[in-house]
Amino acid sequence: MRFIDEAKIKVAAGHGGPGSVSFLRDAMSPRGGPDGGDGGKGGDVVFVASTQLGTLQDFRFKRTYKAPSGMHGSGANKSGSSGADIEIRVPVGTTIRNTLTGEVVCDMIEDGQHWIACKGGRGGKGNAHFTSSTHQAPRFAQPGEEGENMELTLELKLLADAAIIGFPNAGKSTLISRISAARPKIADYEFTTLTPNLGVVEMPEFKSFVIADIPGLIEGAHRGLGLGHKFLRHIERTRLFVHLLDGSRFLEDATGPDEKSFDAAIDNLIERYQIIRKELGLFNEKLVHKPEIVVINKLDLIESDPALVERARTALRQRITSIRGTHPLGKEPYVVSAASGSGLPELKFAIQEQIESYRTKAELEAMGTKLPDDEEFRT
Ligand SMILES: Nc1nc2c(ncn2[C@@H]2O[C@H](COP(=O)(O)OP(=O)(O)OP(=O)(O)O)[C@@H](O)[C@H]2O)c(=O)[nH]1
Ligand SMILES: [Mg+2]
Repeated sequence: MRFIDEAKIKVAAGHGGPGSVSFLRDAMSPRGGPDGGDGGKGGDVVFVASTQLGTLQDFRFKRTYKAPSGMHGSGANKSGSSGADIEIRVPVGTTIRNTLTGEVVCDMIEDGQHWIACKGGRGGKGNAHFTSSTHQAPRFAQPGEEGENMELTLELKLLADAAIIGFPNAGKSTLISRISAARPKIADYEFTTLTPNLGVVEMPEFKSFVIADIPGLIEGAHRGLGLGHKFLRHIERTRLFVHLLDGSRFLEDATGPDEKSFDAAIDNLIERYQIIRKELGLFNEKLVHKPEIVVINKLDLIESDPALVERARTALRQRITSIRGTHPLGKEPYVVSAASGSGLPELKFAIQEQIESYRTKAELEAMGTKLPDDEEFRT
């Protein structure tokens, strides 16, 4: 599942420094010749591809890039120093277009790849260059040349790092709208979401990850029931599932008159959890082994009884661990309210931590993920 991240920026190389007009004057040669040095070259604008970056988020904050100019030349044939090149780091996979023509000017496909987008202006020649037999004391020098400039559009096809899965109405779209800039439709009926929504979740230290909200899954999804099956194929490539369970009925169920109500309420949640996992497995066995974080949503409807929430978390933690056969991740299951935002900062960090531990391509391949196909979704 991919989504197109886009940024429009302006870049300009440095101006060349002007050449100098100067004449040698000292005790030995009172009428010495011209010795004005050349101006320095302006800095280039260089793009560098890096696997360390995942999105074009940084370009939201800084849109104009200008390399420094070259310094002017000076007497004694001294050249001005060149303006330093500036390097603009972009994620591997970024396509760079000329904004005005739409033409692709570079595809940044390899880690460390360099592309000089704009060359700095040449420094002007100093007057020392312009002597001739008839003109021995030129009183002029060249100005520096202007650096190139361009308006560029950066495009990156993003792969979703994590997918939010769960039954319709669990609050998947509400969750993505809370943690990213995505604004999907949210409504109190099933199958509100018809196509995936993707959002970039910004984290401290300029880090970020991409999360997808996919249409709700239901029993029989693997053979085409509901909508989610169409998208199961896409979530195969995400690194992590955020499995969202609807906790809205839990309080009512767990505090019923029967003393077994609590256990029955836990069973009910686990049953729903298992239905989704079964669907994933029937579609592709590997999906069941993909890392996941289980999250109970709609905490605001149960938090009036914190002791019950804690008891439920402990019980669910055990059940989930034994079903999955892996250790719980951090404080799993996370109990959150996508509506009020409570518990979300902690959940975001847990998701980021998991994604980062699966970042390398080799690991992705080991998980049996396929190469990206061509289907794209724009936010
Ligand atoms: N009380 C409460 N309601 C919530 C919370 N999160 C979501 N909801 C409500 O649950 C309903 C469904 O939310 P959505 O975000 O549309 O659910 P979804 O999982 O995206 O649903 P589909 O797109 O149909 O699969 C809406 O009425 C939301 O307002 C929550 O934390 N607390
Ligand atoms: Mg939805």
